[in-house]
Amino acid sequence: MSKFDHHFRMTEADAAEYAAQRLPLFGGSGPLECSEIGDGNINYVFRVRDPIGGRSVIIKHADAGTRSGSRVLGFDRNRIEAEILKMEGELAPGLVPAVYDYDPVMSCLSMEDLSDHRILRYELMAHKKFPRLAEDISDFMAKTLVPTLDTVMDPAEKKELVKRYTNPQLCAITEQLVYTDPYTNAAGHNKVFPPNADFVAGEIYGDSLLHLEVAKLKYQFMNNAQALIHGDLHSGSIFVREDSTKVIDPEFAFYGPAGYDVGNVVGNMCFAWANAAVTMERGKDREEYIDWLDATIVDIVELFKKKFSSLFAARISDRMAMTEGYSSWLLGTILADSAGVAGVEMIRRAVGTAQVKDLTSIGDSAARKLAEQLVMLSAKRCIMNRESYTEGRNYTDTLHEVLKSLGR
Ligand code: SR1
Ligand code: MG
Repeated sequence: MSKFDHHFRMTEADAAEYAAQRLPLFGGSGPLECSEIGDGNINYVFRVRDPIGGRSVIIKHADAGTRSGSRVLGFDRNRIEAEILKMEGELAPGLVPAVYDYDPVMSCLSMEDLSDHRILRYELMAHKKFPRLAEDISDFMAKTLVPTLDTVMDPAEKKELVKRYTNPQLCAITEQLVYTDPYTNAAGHNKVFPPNADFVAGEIYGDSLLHLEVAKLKYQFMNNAQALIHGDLHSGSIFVREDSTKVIDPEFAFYGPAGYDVGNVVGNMCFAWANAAVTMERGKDREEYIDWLDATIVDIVELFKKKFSSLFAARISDRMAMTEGYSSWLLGTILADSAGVAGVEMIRRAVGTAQVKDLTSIGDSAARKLAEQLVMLSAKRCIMNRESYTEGRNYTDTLHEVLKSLGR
């Protein structure tokens, strides 16, 4: 009998004891150090370290309720995350942390400690550049999305994966937080920055044509079981080092529209753009940083297009999908979805409950007001004109044009 035979919510001391008992990595070494380092809304994240040998591990631990106490989610997300991380590790080697152990009883996922990496969102807010980012993240998306299309993989196997990764509770969060609440505030949970209250009332709550397009995008999210997507690929789910990129946190993974991942990455790069545009002083540093962000956004989209097309051509299995023109039609639909998703991600992070530090950390009220308006107006263009967002530069042109229209 062990105290870990039944699920309970662990403390730091429990997690240290658990790691010593459960993980061969520590080989029965002496007392382990543990700290809870999670800052998300959903799970508990422990870093356990052997102070003598120096080895360390991350244990992601799920309770039935969310960490923020706002909802009950059950435990399946922890299984999905463990399995998807392993699958992503096979499809895109080197771009996700190694999984050491998954324990369905304690709902614990033990994985590689990425303490030598940093969270992309905070690095971009510090105006740092990452030369590998566009190459690595486009690689991750092409290598995980293309092989899970059912014109590539065996269609029966794909349908088994659809069943295995049906993720109703986490999809419900996205359907509500991304595709509903920001437009209706029906749940009364939106967190509008007061100086933008009138702007949001007019541009977001009051725009029925926008609502119609978002309703169509929501339908796409709910019904387009296209590829096994990460499902939450924002800049807090990407860890970076100068020479390395790692994607974490695929607990929202399910069979959905491939553009959901691409759009999340691009939308989150736009937050970094807005932050830099309003917080950096005019001059060479700002110009160089905006140039780097522009080039990175363009490269993410263009490299994804290139890698998607060549992987699809190499891996396609469906006879009809080999028809001339099919691959570019498919990519075109994914790019339109990506623009729509970039837009809904930008709006929900400015208006909804799950906000981003890129915007909320801007201390100067006028600058934050401007950054949020830049994000929301750019988002609306992405959503309303998504069929024409076929190139990376469409996003950067939009950001520059909207900023100019706001008088900057
Ligand atoms: C209740 S969860 C809020 C948000 O955090 C996750 O990372 C997802 O983005 C979700 O929408
Ligand atoms: Mg997360």
